[in-house]
Amino acid sequence: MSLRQSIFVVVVALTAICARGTASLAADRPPNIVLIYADDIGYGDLGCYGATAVKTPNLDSIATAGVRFTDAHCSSATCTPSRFSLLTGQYAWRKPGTGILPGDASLIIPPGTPTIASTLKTAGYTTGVVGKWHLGLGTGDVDWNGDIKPGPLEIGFDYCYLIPATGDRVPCVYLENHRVVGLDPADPIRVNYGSPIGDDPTGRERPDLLKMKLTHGHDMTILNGISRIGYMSGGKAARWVDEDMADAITGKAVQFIEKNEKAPFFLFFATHDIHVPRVPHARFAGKTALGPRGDVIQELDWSVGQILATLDRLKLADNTLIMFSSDNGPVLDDGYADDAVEKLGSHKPAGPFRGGKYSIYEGGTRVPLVARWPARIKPSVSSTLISQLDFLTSFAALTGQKPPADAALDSLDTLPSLLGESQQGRETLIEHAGGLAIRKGQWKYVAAPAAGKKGAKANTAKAPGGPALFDLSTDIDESKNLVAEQPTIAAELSAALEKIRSSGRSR
Ligand code: NG6
Ligand code: CA
Repeated sequence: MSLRQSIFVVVVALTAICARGTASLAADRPPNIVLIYADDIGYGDLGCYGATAVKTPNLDSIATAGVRFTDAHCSSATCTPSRFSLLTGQYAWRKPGTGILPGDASLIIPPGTPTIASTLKTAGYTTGVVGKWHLGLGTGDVDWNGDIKPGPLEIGFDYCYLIPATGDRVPCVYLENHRVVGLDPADPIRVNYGSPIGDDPTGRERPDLLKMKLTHGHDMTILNGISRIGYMSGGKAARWVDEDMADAITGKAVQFIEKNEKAPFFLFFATHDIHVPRVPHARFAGKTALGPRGDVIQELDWSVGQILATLDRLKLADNTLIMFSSDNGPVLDDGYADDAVEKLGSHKPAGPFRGGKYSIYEGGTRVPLVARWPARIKPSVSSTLISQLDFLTSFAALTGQKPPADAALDSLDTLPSLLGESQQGRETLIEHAGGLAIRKGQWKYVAAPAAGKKGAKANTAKAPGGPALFDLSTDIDESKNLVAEQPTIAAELSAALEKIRSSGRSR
């Protein structure tokens, strides 16, 4: 062997040893977990799910390097119940009071309830939530000028930076831990969901002042030229600027990662995009042919890119499990005249599925889900039936734990499926949008909405009128009701749904 050859051999051997060293180091330290939870993003809204009218290179890069799921679900077709289910591992429809909350609602997850955050905290993670909350705060009659609790910090998070409810609901201020950010005590905040408060004009009385007109609802206090749900006065210095919201919360998410780079962390980054009001920063305004709804999808992708770049810069990408999903299906007109309907063109927000936000059809809860963890996950596409309900127990399994027997009652350990290592997934899954439906194999059974129940009538436009059975293997559009043709299967599924409902738990 020549000297040059011997040097080559030594260098190769040393490189191999070093590489093994890093790999085992990574194995010793559990992965960081970053869960990016977008608002109202539909199955067909991302490039990696077929969209061409918007560009989502950062999200697509997660899909390419990780697992992309084609049958993943949030628990409900609206925000609050999906978030409740995600964090607690329980179907929200089991618990009254978990529907879309006003901005002054009390916290609906009682302190002491095991959550994804408390589970990972027990495993030694530092836990943070940045972005949309919409799970209530306090115990009633919140004073926005004092310490606001209980909230995320009382149910397992070490840090929070929040949009308290939604972008279209007052109060339009950020909360950091227990306090409103930038509040001038001489200008206290008051919030009321019943009757007008303060001197700020309302959208109902002064539509001429609006920079974005409303189509329904959203006619109360005007803040930043946009009228909202609910009345608010004061807190002028603390009010957010919608155009800067993605920058503000993405910046806080990046800071959280930077601050916690040395030990395992869990970041729940709940974006405001692409919920209404859709008000992109000037960098994104007009960048797509779809109008503001398309522009904020690209803003969302930028936010994701900032997180990816931070993980790369800090050399954390390899041992970070990064996941992206949505809290419900897509909606076009959700109360503001922002051209979402007019400029849709051939873009299909729900992909091949029927329905969207508020709907019991697949478009309501079948959402994008991609997961990347370079040290562990091999790139693939998975058609496994997956529910966000299962993240809690799966993350527990990942960190060598099991949730207590009396908690996370509907959360199953589907970790091997989430990592793309198994096609097992769930056997059944319940979809929720006012009414309930059950999925099993190729079948979907939609129970009739309970007669006379609030919401039942409104729901019929978004659901079949009576019980329905669809064969998703041949009818992805859910247009052929087979209840009469397949009574035995319909009865079996109806019974299975009833059993999950009446037993109060699925595990
Ligand atoms: C609805 C709002 C809608 C949106 C939704 C909650 C009206 C007319 N509609 O009541 O704009 O805010 O609540 O969306 O006010 S979610 O994604 O948070 O569930
Ligand atoms: Ca939502």
